[in-house]
Amino acid sequence: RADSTLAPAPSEALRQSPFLRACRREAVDRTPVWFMRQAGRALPEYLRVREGVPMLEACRRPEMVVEITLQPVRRYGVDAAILFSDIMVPLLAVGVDLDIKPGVGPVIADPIRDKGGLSVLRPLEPGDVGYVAESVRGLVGELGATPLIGFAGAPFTLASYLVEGGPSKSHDRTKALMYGEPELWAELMERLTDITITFLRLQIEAGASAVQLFDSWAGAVAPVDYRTSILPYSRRIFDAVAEYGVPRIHFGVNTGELLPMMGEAGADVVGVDWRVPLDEAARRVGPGKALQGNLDPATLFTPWEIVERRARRVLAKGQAAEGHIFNLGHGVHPGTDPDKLTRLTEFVHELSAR
Ligand code: 1CP
Repeated sequence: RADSTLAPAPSEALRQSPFLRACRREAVDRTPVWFMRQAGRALPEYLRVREGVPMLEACRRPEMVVEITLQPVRRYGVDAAILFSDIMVPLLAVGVDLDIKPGVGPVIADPIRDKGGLSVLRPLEPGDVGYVAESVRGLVGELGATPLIGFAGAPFTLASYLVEGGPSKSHDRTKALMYGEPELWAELMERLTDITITFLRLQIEAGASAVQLFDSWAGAVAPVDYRTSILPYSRRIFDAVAEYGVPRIHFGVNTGELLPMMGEAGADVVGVDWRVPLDEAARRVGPGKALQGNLDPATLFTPWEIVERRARRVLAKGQAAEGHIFNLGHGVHPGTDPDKLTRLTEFVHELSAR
């Protein structure tokens, strides 16, 4: 049983940081900003540190994780750090044979297609990912009043990689398993739910100030299937970490039709991609939730005047939400000019100052 006394008590300055206040839907003196995938290929200092070190190896070296996680905080002046890791890390830790291939993403040696394939998904023990706890503790010490966001992949998104064997556009095999073999689907999702709960608790107990559940690809299914085959598992995860009192963020891409249920699953903050304006998202999600988003990451490839105009629009629409955390609608794209992200962070801070 998780015990909230196991999580370190945050300092008052951290508790009152704009990011955590916005998550709690409290008034802020400026809108907090962070960017999904803020660490990584957009930064030359990242490429230097990572040189010759494979992605999953980097995730297992706490010193490297601490450095890479801090880089965007230093450079962009964002209001939160997100742990440098990957959603596949807990699966690797229980023994799934997988790799993250540069330019491709996660690749699974033996995709799960039948009951026999499930046995690899044993429960995660905190000791399997001691390097994650060590990284989080190191970061909390360095970050002071800047919150650290821990994260995990949600069961559907993890299942998609495990069943397809790698990145997929259509998620055909995953959906076929969900629709055609509901019992096998349920068992797969239960196992992934258990792993995810252990992984999030571990990050919170090591000092993460908030957690984000990435269900990046859940937008691939219809609301009726989301409700029966995905939502119960995500809800079990949010319930299992509720007692710590840290904000819980829920994000996916192409989730316009799913936004009410993504809130219903138990998140405090719902992440919105660029397809649904935030005022409309606020109507769909309903009261009692903060929103996070939602500038199209492609905007950063346009001249500054256009970035500014569109960021202004996001901020204006975000006023309809009870709390707003400025972010992109999905991760920073490779090739993005880091200076634009610095300027965008400053612009949002200045424009929202009250
Ligand atoms: O070698 C490399 O540098 C690989 C590139 C890379 C990086 C930098 C991958 C492979 N993952 C990461 C880090 C990462 N992954 C973070 C770091 C923290 C930060 O945001 O700065 C986070 C939060 C993730 C989470 C993640 N991994 C998600 C959810 C978020 C999202 O973008 O939707 C997903 C879907 C993954 C899988 C994954 N890992 C890597 C890639 C390229 C992908 C996506 C592949 C696909 O399109 O399916």
